[in-house]
Amino acid sequence: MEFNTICVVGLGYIGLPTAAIIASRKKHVIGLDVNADAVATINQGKIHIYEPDLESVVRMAVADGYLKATLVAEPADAFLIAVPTPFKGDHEPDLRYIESAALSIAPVLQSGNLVILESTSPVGATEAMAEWLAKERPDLSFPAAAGDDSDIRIAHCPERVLPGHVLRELVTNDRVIGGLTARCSEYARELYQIFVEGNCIVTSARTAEMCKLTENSFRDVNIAFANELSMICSKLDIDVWELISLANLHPRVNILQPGPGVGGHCIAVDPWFIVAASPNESHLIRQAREVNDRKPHWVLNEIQNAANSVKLDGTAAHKPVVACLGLTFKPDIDDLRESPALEICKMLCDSNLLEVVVAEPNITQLPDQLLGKVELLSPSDAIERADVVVLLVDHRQFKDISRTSLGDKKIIDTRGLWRR
Ligand code: SAJ
Repeated sequence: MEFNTICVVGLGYIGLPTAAIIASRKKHVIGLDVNADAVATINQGKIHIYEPDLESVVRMAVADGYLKATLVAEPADAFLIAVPTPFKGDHEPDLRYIESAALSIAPVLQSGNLVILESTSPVGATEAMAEWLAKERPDLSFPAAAGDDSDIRIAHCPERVLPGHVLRELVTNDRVIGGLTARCSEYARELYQIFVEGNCIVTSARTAEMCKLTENSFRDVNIAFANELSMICSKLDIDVWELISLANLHPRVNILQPGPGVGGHCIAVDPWFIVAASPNESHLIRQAREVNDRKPHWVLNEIQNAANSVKLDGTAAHKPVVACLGLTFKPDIDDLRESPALEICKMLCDSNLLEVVVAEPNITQLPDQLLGKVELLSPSDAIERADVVVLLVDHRQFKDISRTSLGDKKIIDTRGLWRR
């Protein structure tokens, strides 16, 4: 199968880097998105998100004529869907973006096309997507009815890249490819071999879907363990970071790091897809989510206690000032999605008992939820103003702040960055 033109649906944190990498292999890539601003920005060779080195790859791909963005689907040899899969209601997966992506490409599908779902999806989503396409295009045959001889081939191949390292991991990570038939997998593997240097391993679509959910749930459970330890250690007056580094010297122990909670669009979301599919069996996975979701409230309580002790000391005649260092969901990125740091900051503002200032070197404008409620300052200005300094994200800019420069301010270091 020759893949000369590939349509990537969804030009976000996954779709845009994927489109750019495929285009850099001199394949014609059409990027389809519903966001007119994003489409216009990309067609100027610029980007609307932050990811290291991405802009130069996009700039070159657009300048060389291999990448163009559009609002309307065009025919292609393969379609790669990378749209968000949020949850709705009581943590039920919301497949509406996948459905609308499927409906947008259905009119241009041609016999021989390959459609790949890359979005992290609950088990059964690839089959559902195939059904939506089949309903729109009764003139074409699909795997459920035609098996290996289907006109349209369909597979799930979950993205697994780490924000901040996307361009490298897109190429070097192994890929799990789950076709709806063996031939679907074969074609999908050929497509990925255009740019993937890792192994492309074939399985069923359902296993591929569950594999991605399993990877992120494993990480969530491990972080929940670390977060639970951090709260226990605080009570027992033990340095949790020292404890974990010592425990990890054991050859079969590898505990992750505690923090203010778990954020981002993946680890804080995907485990719920397993819980929703099998609620009676998913005790541990649900508990881990709940432990991680409770952590920001625990941190809030710590901050309030520290602020109260400032008031009791009589060192502050005004409302105690809290400096929140970091708002993003992890270090050295600008992504605020599901960020526990942002959640803590919002809760602090809503309590109205404290004055809050923020330092976040990776953004230039406060998010709407904080507009008018806090001041965005440089790290040194925020610290200078503060009675309580709360380190929420271990950005590289905060690593150089010396503990002594913080004087006798109250310090809450949720990331263990300034351990003595
Ligand atoms: N975190 C901790 N302690 C740790 C590690 C992470 O508190 O030891 C927190 C982070 O601060 C952050 C959250 O967890 O708030 C998630 O960060 P992350 O770096 O673990 O993961 P993501 O969400 O950026 O990317 C994950 C990755 N999945 C795994 O490592 C199993 C990535 O490979 C996936 O492609 C991505 O989810 C995704 O798109 O699903």
